[in-house]
Amino acid sequence: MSDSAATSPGAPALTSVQRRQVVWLTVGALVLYFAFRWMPTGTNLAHGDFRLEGDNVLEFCDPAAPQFLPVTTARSPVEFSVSPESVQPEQEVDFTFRLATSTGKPIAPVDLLISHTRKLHLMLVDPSLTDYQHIHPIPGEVPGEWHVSFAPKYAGTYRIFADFMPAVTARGLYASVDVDVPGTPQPLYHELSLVHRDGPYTFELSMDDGRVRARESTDLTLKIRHDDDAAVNLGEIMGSFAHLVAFDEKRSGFAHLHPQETDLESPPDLYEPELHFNITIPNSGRYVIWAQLILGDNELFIPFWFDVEP
Ligand SMILES: [Cu+2]
Repeated sequence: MSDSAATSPGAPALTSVQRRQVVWLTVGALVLYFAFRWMPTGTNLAHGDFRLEGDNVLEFCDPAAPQFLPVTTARSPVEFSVSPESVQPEQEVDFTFRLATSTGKPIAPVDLLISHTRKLHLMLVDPSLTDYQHIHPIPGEVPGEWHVSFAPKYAGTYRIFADFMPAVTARGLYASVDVDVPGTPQPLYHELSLVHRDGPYTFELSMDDGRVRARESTDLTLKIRHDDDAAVNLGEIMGSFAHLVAFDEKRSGFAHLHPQETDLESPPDLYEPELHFNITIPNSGRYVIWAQLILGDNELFIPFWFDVEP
């Protein structure tokens, strides 16, 4: 007769090794339980917090078919405000932005997903569309408040577009707010140009048909060349080889485009890099596309001016 049968009839007794395993498994389960309890519980917002009744409500963007988003002409399901609302040109100011649902619930970091390496992107542009800045506020102590500093280059009413992704919808959402910069704004740029030079680099944006027509999907190609046919060290910026943002003359909204070359492990040709994009713009008129990219150690913002035909 074995030991175990003698000590506990009907149920085999645990050896000391087994008892130790039970203790460790129990401790492990408790540690995991409390670890998960300590982790953030996630967003407190629901789908309904981002729903607005009625017509002309800003649609969530379909990232597979980037469109020009009519941010100011459609009703947004979020409240977006800023202070101060007026600043002097060329003066670096700390701004507080407040992001809330239409019913006033704060939208804090926990309520947003990371999109292109950040939770909140702000794209600001002056009335001449020549000062474009892309900045990332950091969350403040008060939920729904976000802080960032920037200096408007020129006078005029700056429009600030917010681009973010609520965790509960997992689709891009947008809002806008204005900051007044007293003085005479720069004139709207009038020379159309799809070629831009910066240092030893030439940037060329071409359209598949040689033009963009309203409501038609258009393929765009961005070519970058070095004057001496030297290597073009295209870096990664916010999880992409380039970010293109299009604005219309009235700044009614924007389109945010990313290259079809999404695999960061396989960059485009080192000497003749090309990136491909697709855009659909609903209305004719004057537009600028600002390309944001990294070449070597420099972050560059390159403008392309064009008209969208009816
Ligand atoms: Cu982007």
